[in-house]
Amino acid sequence: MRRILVTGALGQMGSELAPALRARHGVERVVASDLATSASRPQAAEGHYERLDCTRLEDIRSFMRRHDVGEIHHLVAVLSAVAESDPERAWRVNIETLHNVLIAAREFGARVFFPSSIAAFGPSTPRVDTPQVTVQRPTTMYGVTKVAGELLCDYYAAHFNVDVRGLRLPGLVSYVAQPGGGTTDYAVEMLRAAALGERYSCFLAPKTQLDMMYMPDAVAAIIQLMETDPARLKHRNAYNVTAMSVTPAELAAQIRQRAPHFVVDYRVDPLRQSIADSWPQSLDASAARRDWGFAPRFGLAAMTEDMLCRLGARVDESKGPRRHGGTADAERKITRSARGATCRAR
Ligand code: AKB
Repeated sequence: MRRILVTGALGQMGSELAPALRARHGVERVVASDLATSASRPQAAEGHYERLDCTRLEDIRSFMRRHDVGEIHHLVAVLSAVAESDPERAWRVNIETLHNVLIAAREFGARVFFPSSIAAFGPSTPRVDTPQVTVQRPTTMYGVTKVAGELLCDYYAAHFNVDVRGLRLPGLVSYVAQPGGGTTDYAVEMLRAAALGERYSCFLAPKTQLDMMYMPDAVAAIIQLMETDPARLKHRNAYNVTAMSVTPAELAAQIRQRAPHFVVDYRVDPLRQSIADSWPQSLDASAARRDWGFAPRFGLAAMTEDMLCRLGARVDESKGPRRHGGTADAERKITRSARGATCRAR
């Protein structure tokens, strides 16, 4: 059996996808890689890990030869807000590494998974129930790299028969590793603040509506897509997927149902707000449901519950403000407990 390579494996998505692939296919079949040396990151030791710089095609070739790689999950990416601060680097990291991976996949007969994003759409796209096939004119460098990536993947599939498949992912919410430099990161930041009993200053306005998905659903969708009979895939790069469409105010309200004194204020960051305002408010994921059975399990309430639980938070009713009074006591209502002790089973 040929091995599965996960690039960018120490990031938010890779930190959960690599272990899930190991659980499904066996520890020996998965090789995780990232820029860090194995000694510098503890997660790297959890299975087979090796440093790989995907800007270097020769290094990818040598890696694939040595490990007999037959499938690549290419997760290397600079996210939306960071991409705006250095667009040239975003192009190099997001597109040149993808092109190198596709070239190597073609040479070695490997399959590829490519994560596209809601960022592949722009202000001229219909914002509500954004169709699977529609206008794609993004105004961010991250979005430009995602549309270019989708097209490059389709080109390699059509011309060189590379079996490459992709998802247009919404904001991903996870407790294992934090996202870095995205526009949807507020959701993870808000939940982490709540779990620690801290207030949160949100960088998006309260009514900014965006699609989100809990990481276990994203990981399940990637695995399911890669296991689908190719004859059923009408779109390949890339399928719209989403589990919920929410605003910061709605997420804060969900959190308050479990921690009534959680406090959020809004200090809008103009850059990230303008990025969010250029993205869809809700995606139509019916093509993914129809073609390969996409069915996320977590909605907003279940995700909020599980996140707070997994982050080690629980509402300690005995420390309620009615008895103690004051904001400090109220914020102490959320206290740490054993990690994930009573969380919903996966
Ligand atoms: C970001 O916010 O940049 C990403 C994304 C939606 O692709 N999470």
